[in-house]
Amino acid sequence: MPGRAAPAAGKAVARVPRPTYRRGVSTSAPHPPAGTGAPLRARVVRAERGALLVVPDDDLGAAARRAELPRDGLLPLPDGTRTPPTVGDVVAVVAVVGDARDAWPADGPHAPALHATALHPRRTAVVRDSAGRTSLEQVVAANVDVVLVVEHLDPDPDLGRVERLLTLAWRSGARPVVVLTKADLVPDPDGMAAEVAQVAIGVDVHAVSVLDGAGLDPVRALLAPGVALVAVGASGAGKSSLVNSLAGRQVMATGEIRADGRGRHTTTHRELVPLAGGAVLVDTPGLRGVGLVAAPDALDTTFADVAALAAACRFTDCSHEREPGCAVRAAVASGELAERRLVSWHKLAREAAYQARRADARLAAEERARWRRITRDHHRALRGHGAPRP
Ligand SMILES: Nc1nc2c(ncn2[C@@H]2O[C@H](COP(=O)(O)OP(=O)(O)OP(=O)(O)O)[C@@H](O)[C@H]2O)c(=O)[nH]1
Ligand SMILES: [Mg+2]
Ligand SMILES: [Zn+2]
Repeated sequence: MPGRAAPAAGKAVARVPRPTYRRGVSTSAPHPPAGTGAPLRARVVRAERGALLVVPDDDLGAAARRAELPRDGLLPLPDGTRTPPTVGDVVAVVAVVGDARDAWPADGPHAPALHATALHPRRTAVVRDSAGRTSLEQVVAANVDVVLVVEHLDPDPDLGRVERLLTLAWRSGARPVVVLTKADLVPDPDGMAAEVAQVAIGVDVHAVSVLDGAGLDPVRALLAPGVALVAVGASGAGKSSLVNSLAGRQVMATGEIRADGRGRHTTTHRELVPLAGGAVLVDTPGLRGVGLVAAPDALDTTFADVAALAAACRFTDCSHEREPGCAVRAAVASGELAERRLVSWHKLAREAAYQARRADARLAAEERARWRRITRDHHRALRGHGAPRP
């Protein structure tokens, strides 16, 4: 998030006196007990409440081991920010006894307990608007190179959803690829793929079937050693079936679709799966109504055609609604741009703007709460009422 509340914090620092804590009292969150052995770079395979499942970052196919989290569930980044770790994250783990590395391959009752102590900065992050109240956004997966936007060919693909997920993917910093599943159920998968490709500018689109293996080779070609992918898409799109097909074995459970087409979620947690050849893939539960996190650049990339037309609008901040001299609406009128495309752009742009306003309001509220806490702790410390709360 660019410039997160920094100016406000700067001002407040000048006004509020720095708390004077008693010597020896830690001001940070409780640290886990840690041995003196060497820490290890580990990759998060699955994030749970209070603990992570991790593998060594240089041996992603190893058996996952449990690593405890600090009590607040957060890990510090190098700049000190405490963040909830997510699947795909690279973390530092230490063993209670000896070196963390010794927890592999000696998996079993004698392997030392592990603690996650720090978070490495994320190269990429797939972020959705969080449904929860406590945070602004949820990081669906970290450090992925490729986002597989998975959509079914039967029933008909939802182009608006593809555009939404592509925007999510562009914002992540990873490369999007569209995978259209269930090609075996439609007479002309290639023709349908060509239609979807029109709304996926600059993105490869593959029609595949896990039943007969059609179209899977170009997807397999993405699986170079060390490459991390994530599959996103609606419930029932076929993400787990695709993961199993690419892994060459049944790793994730897959579900039947209900007759009314409204899938319940078969996959209920996010998990990093090692694939043959050294790539890894994060399977995710169906993203229902995934909220976009404000991303004007990502939106412009997904809607490169709209953005290019907008350059010719009379007003630089044209919203392509009612303004005179709007080149985008002119393109719709002449048939150059599909009206559905503009409607979709409007929807996502409005949503991103709304999300940005809400994020600003929430950040301001968080900042106020933070300073209330600091002032309270400060007064407590002055009165000698013991250690400040983390
Ligand atoms: N005919 C056909 N069916 C498929 C294909 N891929 C997936 N399916 C079926 O689609 C249904 C849903 O597949 P899943 O892989 O469980 O879907 P998902 O995206 O993982 O769903 P959630 O875990 O709920 O998010 C299952 O019944 C699969 O057998 C395909 O290529 N062809
Ligand atoms: Mg699934
Ligand atoms: Zn315009």
